[in-house]
Amino acid sequence: MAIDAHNSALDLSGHFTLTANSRGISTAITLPGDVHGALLAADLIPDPYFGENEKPVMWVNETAWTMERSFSADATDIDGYLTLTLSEVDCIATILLNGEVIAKTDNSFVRHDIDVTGKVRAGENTLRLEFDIAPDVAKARADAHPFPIPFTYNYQTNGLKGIHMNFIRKAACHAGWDWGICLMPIGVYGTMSLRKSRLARQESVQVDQRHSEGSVDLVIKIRLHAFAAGEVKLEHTIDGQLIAEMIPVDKGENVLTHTITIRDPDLWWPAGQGAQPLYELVTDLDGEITTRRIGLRKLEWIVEKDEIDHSFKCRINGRDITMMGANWIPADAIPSRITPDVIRDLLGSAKAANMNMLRIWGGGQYEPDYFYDLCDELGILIWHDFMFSCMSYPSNREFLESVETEITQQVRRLSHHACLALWCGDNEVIGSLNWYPETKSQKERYVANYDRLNSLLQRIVEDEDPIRRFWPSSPSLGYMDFSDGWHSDTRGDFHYWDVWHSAKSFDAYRTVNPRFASEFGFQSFTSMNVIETFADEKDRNPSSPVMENHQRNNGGNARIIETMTRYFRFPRDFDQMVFLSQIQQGLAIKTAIEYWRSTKPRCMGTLYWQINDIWPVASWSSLDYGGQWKLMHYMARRFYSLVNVVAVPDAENTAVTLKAVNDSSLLTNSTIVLQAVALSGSTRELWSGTLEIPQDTAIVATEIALPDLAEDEFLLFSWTNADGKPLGQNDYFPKPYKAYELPRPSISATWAEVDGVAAVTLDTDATALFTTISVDAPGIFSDNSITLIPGHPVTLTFTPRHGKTVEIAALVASTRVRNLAETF
Ligand code: BMA
Repeated sequence: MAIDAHNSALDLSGHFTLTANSRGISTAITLPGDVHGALLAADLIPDPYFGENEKPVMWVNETAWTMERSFSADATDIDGYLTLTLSEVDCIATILLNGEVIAKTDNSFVRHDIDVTGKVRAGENTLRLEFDIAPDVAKARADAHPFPIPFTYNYQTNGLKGIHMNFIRKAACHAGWDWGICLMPIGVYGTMSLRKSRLARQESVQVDQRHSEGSVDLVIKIRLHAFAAGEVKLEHTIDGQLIAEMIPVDKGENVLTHTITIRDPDLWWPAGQGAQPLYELVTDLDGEITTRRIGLRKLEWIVEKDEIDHSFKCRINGRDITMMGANWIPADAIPSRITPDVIRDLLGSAKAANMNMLRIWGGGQYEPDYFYDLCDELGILIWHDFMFSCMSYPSNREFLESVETEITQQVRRLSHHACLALWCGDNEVIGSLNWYPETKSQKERYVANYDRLNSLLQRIVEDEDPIRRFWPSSPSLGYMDFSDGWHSDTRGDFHYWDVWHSAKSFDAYRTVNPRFASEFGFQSFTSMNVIETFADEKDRNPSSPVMENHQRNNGGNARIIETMTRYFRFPRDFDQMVFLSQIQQGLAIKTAIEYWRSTKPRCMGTLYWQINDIWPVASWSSLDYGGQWKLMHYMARRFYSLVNVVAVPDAENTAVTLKAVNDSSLLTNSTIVLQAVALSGSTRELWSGTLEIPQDTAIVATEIALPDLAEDEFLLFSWTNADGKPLGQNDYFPKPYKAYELPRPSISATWAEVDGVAAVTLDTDATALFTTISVDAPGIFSDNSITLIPGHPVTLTFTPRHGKTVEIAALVASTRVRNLAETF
């Protein structure tokens, strides 16, 4: 094996032997990877995602595992200072090199750089990782702690025992969540390499931006670890400028700062607002080369007193831009399945639905570098929680020291990214002080305990990434405010769960007026073709044990079904119930987001819960596990379009205000036509007007009294640009759908190839609601879930996912067109 000349690294990933003596198992594992993936490949466990297999594979995380490999090094590989780098060991392990203990790992969010100078032999070597049983370690720590630290109820579903995740540092949702399977994976992810340095190695390269008129100063801070005193050669290159220096260093940590000025910067914008130019910074330390791609943008959070209370908005390059997006959870419960291709597909779907922000939620994980690189490329801003969620955490010295290393490293790793918009202390930890008997009865103790951790996080952000905003928690009313602000909508960010968790009507979304809605969601079943991957035909029933296992929120299936009876006629079979659940989900979230966007500039952000799934499950996600679009994702593309027209009914539902929202940077001239459409298909115009919709505003277009509509009529409104080009269409039904006598439409789908792109035209003989086309091949239609009116055919294009090509014949053969009327 030869050291990679470019980066002086000997790659140690590859085949290891995986052993569990207590179970008599010895098999192979490929690292980076995880134990479940290896056992699955060796046929030693059944697919954990199928049926109720979660329980029969629980023994895997109750077992002590060992991973070992040998590797050979030649004399030239080891004639320098050597560092063994393991970027993510999950979780508590002893690392041995040639039989000698060289490190212990305890926090899967910490990168380990282990000095192994003089410990690697020319010839054969062995690297061995001995893992402890994490749930047992967590329990022992909890038992030894002087007072109880309650852990979240979110993963105590389906009879599984609770795990004290607050005493160990790994993704909290590895123990399950109210959408997640409990696997408690064990593994090694990311980089595994032996690095050779002449004198010093790179620890981090951070880039701060200072914007002024016509130029940006980039402050480049490199941290390096020198094994001895001496001199290193350091070069930074960016935008045709070179800094090259011989620099004296002391033994230990050295911090070197340089400033480069970029004139006439080509600015980076979030998706939808402009381009995402990236400047490449190459850093060469004695031959160890790293590259960073830097997007130049000024990003501020404006949290200041205003006539309502306090604003909460993101200002980019001087413009207040509405954030539109969703919450992100880890992409798979089996970590080895998280690959650049999977992430690219999911983030591509976020952008395709007109999102410009995702919130990386605090019960999951810090994502790999390529995740943030893709967000920089795509223009998706990241609200980044630190990894604390829904429970209290200890604040003893050992725990805080580990967290300090974790947060310091993560901030230094990620701070150069243009996409990184905000560091947030945690998810719902302040709120959770009101959830548990222990925390409720001794509030002062747990608030003080919380503040020790939270103020540490704030201090690290201020020291390590001074230009970025730290926000204490999500949701939060503001700094040093530990009150339960969940129902206060005049400042801070807002989580609104009354519609899902308290079964309020969808209209309840219009009773609150958040400044920034960072969480709200409504569940649906995962699509039928995904259900087929985990449920046999006999189990395809909402209250079968298998379907209940694939629903982790207590009472979730009942909530989905009960809501149907409020808004729809009851579906005639399971397949229709699954389809209807996705219509209903989309409608709930559309109601919230259209209304909150219409209150601009009061509300400057909506991030729904949640964009993706970690395994196949009934959940609040708009993408199925595997990345397929649920109906809501198509609706999201419409309700997040930059220019949108929405109907806002009054509280009594006697009148509707049409509001035009323009979140683009350009004044839009638009002609809006409002019609009353009868289900028979006849239409009559109620109003039309040509409006100037100034950039960054929401304005009233018109108002209409609802009694003017006949029994079977609804409102349909469409808008075009100044040249008559259609920009969008939307509708409003004043009564629940179940109250209408829906015709039974017959819908035709005619495929054609237009300029090499597969296109399909949908036509109907009667009004068809939520008209949805699907095909077997993975792909995305240009629109879906459409209100289709007779005489107004609609042509959609189809784009295969993962860059594949699909024959038209295959599309034709698997075409299925559905609509609301067929569900009952
Ligand atoms: C939120 C999240 C998660 C949870 C979701 C659904 O508040 O922060 O903890 O999965 O609710 O209940």
